[in-house]
Amino acid sequence: MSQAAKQDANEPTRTGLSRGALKRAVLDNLFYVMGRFPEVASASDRYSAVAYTVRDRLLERWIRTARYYKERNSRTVCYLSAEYLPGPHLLNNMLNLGITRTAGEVARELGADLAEIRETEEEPGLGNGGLGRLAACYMDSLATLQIPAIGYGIRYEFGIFDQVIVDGWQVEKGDTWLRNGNPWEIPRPKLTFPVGFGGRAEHYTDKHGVIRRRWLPDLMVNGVAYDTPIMGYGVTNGNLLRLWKSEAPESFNFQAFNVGDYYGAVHAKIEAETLSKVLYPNDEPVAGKELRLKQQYFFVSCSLQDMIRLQLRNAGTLDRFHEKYAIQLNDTHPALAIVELMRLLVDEHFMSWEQAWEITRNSCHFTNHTLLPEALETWPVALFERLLPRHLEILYEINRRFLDEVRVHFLNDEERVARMSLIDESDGRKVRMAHLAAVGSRAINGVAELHSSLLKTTIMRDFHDLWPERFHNVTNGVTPRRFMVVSNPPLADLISDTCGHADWIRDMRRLRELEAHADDAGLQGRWREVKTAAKGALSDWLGQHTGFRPDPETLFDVQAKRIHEYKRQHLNLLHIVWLYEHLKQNPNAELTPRTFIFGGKAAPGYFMAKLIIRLIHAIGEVINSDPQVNGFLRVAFMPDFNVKNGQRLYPAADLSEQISLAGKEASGTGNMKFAMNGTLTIGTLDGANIELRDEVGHDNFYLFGMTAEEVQQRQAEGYRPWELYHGDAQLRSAVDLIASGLFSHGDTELFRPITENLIHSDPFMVLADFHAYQERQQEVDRAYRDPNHWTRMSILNTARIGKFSSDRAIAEYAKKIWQIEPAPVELAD
Ligand code: GL7
Repeated sequence: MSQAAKQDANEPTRTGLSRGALKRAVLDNLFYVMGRFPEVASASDRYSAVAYTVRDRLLERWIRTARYYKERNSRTVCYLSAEYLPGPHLLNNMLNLGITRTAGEVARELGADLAEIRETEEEPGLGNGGLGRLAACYMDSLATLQIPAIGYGIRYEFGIFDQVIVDGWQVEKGDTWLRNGNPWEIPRPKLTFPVGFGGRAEHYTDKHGVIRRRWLPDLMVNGVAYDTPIMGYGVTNGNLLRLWKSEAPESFNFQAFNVGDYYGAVHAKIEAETLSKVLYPNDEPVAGKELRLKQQYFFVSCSLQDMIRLQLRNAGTLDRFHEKYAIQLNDTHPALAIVELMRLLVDEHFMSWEQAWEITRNSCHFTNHTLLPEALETWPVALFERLLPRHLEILYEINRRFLDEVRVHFLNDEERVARMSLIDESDGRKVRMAHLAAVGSRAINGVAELHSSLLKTTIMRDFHDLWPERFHNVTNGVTPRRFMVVSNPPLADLISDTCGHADWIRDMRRLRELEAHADDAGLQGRWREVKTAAKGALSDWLGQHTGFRPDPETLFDVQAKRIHEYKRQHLNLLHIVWLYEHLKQNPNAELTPRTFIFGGKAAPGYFMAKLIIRLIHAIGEVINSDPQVNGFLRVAFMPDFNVKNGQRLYPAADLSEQISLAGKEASGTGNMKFAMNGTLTIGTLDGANIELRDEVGHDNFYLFGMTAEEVQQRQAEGYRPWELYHGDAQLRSAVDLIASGLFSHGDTELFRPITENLIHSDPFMVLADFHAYQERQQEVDRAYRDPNHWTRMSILNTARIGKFSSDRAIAEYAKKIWQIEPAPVELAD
């Protein structure tokens, strides 16, 4: 018997993890699922065959988990999020199953290459940026910490657009992630819930003679469940990501069809399917569109109906719904859950208002993710009423009772009552979603210490006055599985080698063990080799995709995130332009050769952000082709920054730019992903940067700029950027160089919106922080020239980053917010 066959014989199920079992399964799947024999299989066929092989192995564990949770009737977290950015599944799932190495060998034996297979995978881009990626990190940690959880969301047919660059401009291309099928999801056509829209509410008398209220919608849509297993790392537990696809209740309106109105007959189908068609590509500012409100209600209603179904099946009554479920509202997008749960309990399950409110308010918890005023969701009352007439009535009743409570608490303060109301009466009547979320939730949290404390003094101040005990902070975290082990295997191996174990992957505080070796010349050398190799790989990729291959010997200075004025990519650009001028004037200046690398998408309707992308390319074009500065200064742009491309970037960065105006970035999570990979940060005292700097040590972080308090003060005094512009020759000359047309073939109009905005209004105080930024950058420049010192700082960043694991964040939610315990699942029955 061959070695593989012997191993197989010992495996209990067809989903064994041995080399032989895996190999046979891949060939089987290629043949029976994809209908191919190996000689004619395409890369995509090979990917699918491997993916199905891995999926089968997940299912085994996942189904056991579901059965176990059902038997125990475990308390369950229901994470409601309009966005998820899980990234490619294949390698992550292999890692969690512990078969990465074996799978690589199997691929080789079959004449395929795991790297090529991995490149073929399309990622589900079902989110815009940090908020959606955070939801995915939390799903990973919930499973790893063995906490029963369901992530509910929308199965957008088209996720975030693909970004291509044409003549330096961003061009959006539709994302067709489902084109080749999606091996990770399991459609559940039986699990379908009806969702209504429009119509009216009316009184009726029930069979007991009681007068009740009910909703008669005039449009019905079905939500069909699509399930994706989310495995924990190194455990048997697997949780569930359940995304809803909208469908028409019947594919044809037969009556219309029979009278010959063929188009009319399919119209309802098209309208219904539009609901889950496309993700709104706006990052922070809200879309404010009718379809968006429909999407929110659609997924919230399906999710609550699903929870109610499960609770009735298990307990027979909804009286203890809140003991079974901890619902987490990921920002205000799912805040309608509060009204919908009330409607379901009162109108459909005939519960008293008081009991229903008790249950609702004890089930829901709300995370706020931004203080930017333009991102606070409100909906015109008229629109709300047209789509959800019964919900508006319920919302009014919640508001009436709530405002009475406010009046009793703060006697004679009608101004406060108006400020806190769920309805904003000041400028057309609007529903305030953040107020709804706050009123209907047991706990309210921000996502970094600074953010949570600013919440209490700014947008949520009145609510904090009323209910201080409801406010919490849970600083964000990211998963080390994806952002270290999957993205950067050589670094993960080096760390495990140095520490003598791989337990840090599950217990990130143990990275501290690296500290003892930070000065060790051997480790430093290997650490640099790993970084340089990652830089080489990134350079190759950029070379292939943009035609410009940066020199891996230069310092890689990276700013990768959504393009937004508050994140201040233009501060970075001003510094680059200043450096360029400086070099031209001082050809012998001592300077560390640097490549500035940008990445990020702009919302398609955000003019300034798109112009910033154009400016990055314009500056790059001039600088990169100027032989006078070429040895020292280059600019690159990574197109289509997403999870997959992020994984190429984080390992390769020497310096990470976290330079938002203090008080604007709620947390930021890119800062954590870079630091995990030994990247040093240059940053402001904003969001989680503050805590990151405290953790890694002030000497290992390049701090600059105003504090949030100074920003407020400066704004209160009246900020006059034109005075800064006129008073600082270097700053003026950098702005002027952009305005001069040097970067736009003589066109002095193209970038005028940026330069004029900076001089005359500068809402994100780029000019005020410029000088401090430039000084800090000079320090970076000097420090990088001492490789041992730099490498030591790099090692210390990784060693001290443990706090920012999403495992820590989820453990905090479990304890402080949800009061939920782990439920470990054993593989054997
Ligand atoms: C965000 C914040 O801007 C970001 O700072 C935070 O890290 C993230 C997750 O909490 O949430 N808020 C938001 O609306 N988006 C974010 O990325 C889109």
